[in-house]
Amino acid sequence: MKKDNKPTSKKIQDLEKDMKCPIDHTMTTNDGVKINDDNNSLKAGERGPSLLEDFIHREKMSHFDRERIPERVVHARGSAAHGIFELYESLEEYTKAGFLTDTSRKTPVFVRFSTVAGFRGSPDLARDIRGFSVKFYTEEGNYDLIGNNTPVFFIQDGMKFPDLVHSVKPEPDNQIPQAASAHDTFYDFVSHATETLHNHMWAMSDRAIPRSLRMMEGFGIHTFRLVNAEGKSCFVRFHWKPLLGIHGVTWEEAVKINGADSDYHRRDLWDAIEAGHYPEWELGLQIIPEEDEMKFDFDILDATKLIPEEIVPVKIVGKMTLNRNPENFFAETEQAAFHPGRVVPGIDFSDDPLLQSRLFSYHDTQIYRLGGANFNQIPINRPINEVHNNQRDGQFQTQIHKGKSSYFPNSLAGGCPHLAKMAEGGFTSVPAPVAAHKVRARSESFSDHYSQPALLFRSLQPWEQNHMVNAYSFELGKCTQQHIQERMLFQINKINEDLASKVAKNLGLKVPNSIDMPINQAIGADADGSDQPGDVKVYLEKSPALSMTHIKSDRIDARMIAVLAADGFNMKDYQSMKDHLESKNAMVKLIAPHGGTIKCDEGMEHKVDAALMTTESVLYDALFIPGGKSIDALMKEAKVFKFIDESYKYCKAIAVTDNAEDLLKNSQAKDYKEDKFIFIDGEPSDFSAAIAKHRNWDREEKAKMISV
Ligand code: HDE
Repeated sequence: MKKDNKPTSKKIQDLEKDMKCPIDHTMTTNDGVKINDDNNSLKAGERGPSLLEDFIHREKMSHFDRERIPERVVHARGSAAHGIFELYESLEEYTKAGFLTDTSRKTPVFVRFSTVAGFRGSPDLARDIRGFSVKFYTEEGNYDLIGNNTPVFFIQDGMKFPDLVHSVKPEPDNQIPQAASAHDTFYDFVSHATETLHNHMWAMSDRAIPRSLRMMEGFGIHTFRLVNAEGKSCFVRFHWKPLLGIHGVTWEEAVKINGADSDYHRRDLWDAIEAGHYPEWELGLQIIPEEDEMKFDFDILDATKLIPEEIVPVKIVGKMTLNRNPENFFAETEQAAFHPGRVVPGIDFSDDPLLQSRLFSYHDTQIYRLGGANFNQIPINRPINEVHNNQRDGQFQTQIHKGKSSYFPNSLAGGCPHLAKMAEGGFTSVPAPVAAHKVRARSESFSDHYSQPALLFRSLQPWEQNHMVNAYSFELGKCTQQHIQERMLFQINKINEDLASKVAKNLGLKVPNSIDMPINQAIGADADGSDQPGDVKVYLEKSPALSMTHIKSDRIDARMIAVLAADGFNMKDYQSMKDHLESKNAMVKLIAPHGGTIKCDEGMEHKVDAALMTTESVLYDALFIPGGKSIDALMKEAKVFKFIDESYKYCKAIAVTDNAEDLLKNSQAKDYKEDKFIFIDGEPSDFSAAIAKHRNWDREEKAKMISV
């Protein structure tokens, strides 16, 4: 048994190693000139003005003046990690892509998660869609699979993207609100552009306030193509399934977490990887034979539609493990450039008009954001295989291209670089036929905007539906314009009347029978403000895969467990719980009335991870309080009761031993004895099983009157 819980050795040794400056690391200017004073600028006399000739000062300052690059216009706030992708079985029947056919490969990946609307410094727990971008460094070149944590997108045609983004970003006159969709301009747009209603409903679900980036599904959204060595193609949709399950927090917690730790998701991902509890996702494919393209009740080229997993099952084909944190945020996470047009042989595009528009935007924005045409040479963006072509020069060219030839065909370079032969896996596009008149139009097959959000709402658990009612009510409640609120209610009513009436009640409004929608502003075919009910088709009664509960996991990797203790706590109870939780890869944090150390009943000193005043219960997944003499001291701490009441209110697992039950008796968790997620002198394994289930949502209704 360890006498204390000081951080172990390896980390400290690593830190100490880092702190020792290798002998040859003398400070220099960017031109390599050694510097012997980095504290004082060159002056005319000790009290005199700085001199312009001071090239060391000038260089330092002018470099600093240019340290920022433009932030991404969307997805500005992000966190990333390195990892590997391993394939379970060869998919050569469908594709010739090496990383999807060779099971012996460990393909390196770099993954960036992001929020969409907030600026770079915005808080992590904003209600928002999360980006999920994966760069595969394959032997045949880089492949980017850029997805979101929702299976559909807001719009059908890229032409509307700037409008969508302008509407959700802070309003242009006062730049309010930051990282929030709950404002007039967004709902003005959403209520007009009814194609947005489906993804908007996903944004109103708890998926938009994830517990952790490690606990989110990922979706490539668009239909792509896979192409095999014979040139035969099929359609595909990509999925990432998290092995830790899909979990969210409640909106009330999200608001508190943003205040307690606005880097909550970034820290969680970083800490889990540092602790060696590597997040994992399985890659899943929905494969649709070409001949089935038109067989669905919706158009598979429409990015606002999902293909229910009950109709086309997700085939699990491999696993991605994130096992290394970046060394430098700017160099890697900030400079990473993802692009849906970055594909390798074996993967190709469909005619989805939204996808086609993205193929232009990403490269275009990166040339601007990363300062020129050579951003592929930045280490994080470089492929692992060699690059040879006749592209030359440009800003920040780092290659020294040799020889006279920079054109093709040539004889001066012996015809090099030569063209790839088909047998060498050169990229060839699927020769899909396109014969059409040029039109500015939307396909009639894209016109149903209500059936899939209706399916989503029907498929959720009652607690998920309740959270959604609250989310719509909060968001619309923040709008100041009644006509916008009413236009939204009108649209929601076409999806689900019960949802609309509950939200209307919370807003103190009535669901209108008709709305004023100038015909030249309506985008959806059914958005003209007529009083026709929405044309909701029921091609599937329910899709259980749409509920967050569909992935079951018994893992609690890097879950944060708060242990409340003070001098005199019961060492035996503490140690057996800690050992069990740590054997399950959870992170146990000792929280006490003060920092430094506390003594257990066996007289040993234990390092306190956080003093009560520096931390908040919303940052933890579960609460454990060992009994002992410590309880008298804890009884005098108001924050202890805040911990218990909040853990109870937010439906978390709580375990106590011995006289720690007195704390529960004095808390607001009055009927703790009947709760299946509360353990008095229980088995540590029952406690960890409850943590893996995440929350006891059955408690929520009962606990809602608790004031914290
Ligand atoms: Fe993006 N999107 N997007 N988007 N997107 C960008 O590219 C854009 C769309 C997504 O971690 C930008 O380099 C258009 C769908 C992610 O660096 C920009 C359209 C999906 C990320 C851009 C879409 C996404 C971006 C901003 C409609 C889900 C973060 C900076 C035609 C499949 C990538 C940049 C990262 C980033 C444009 C629609 C996801 C401006 C025009 C659909 C995860 O180019």
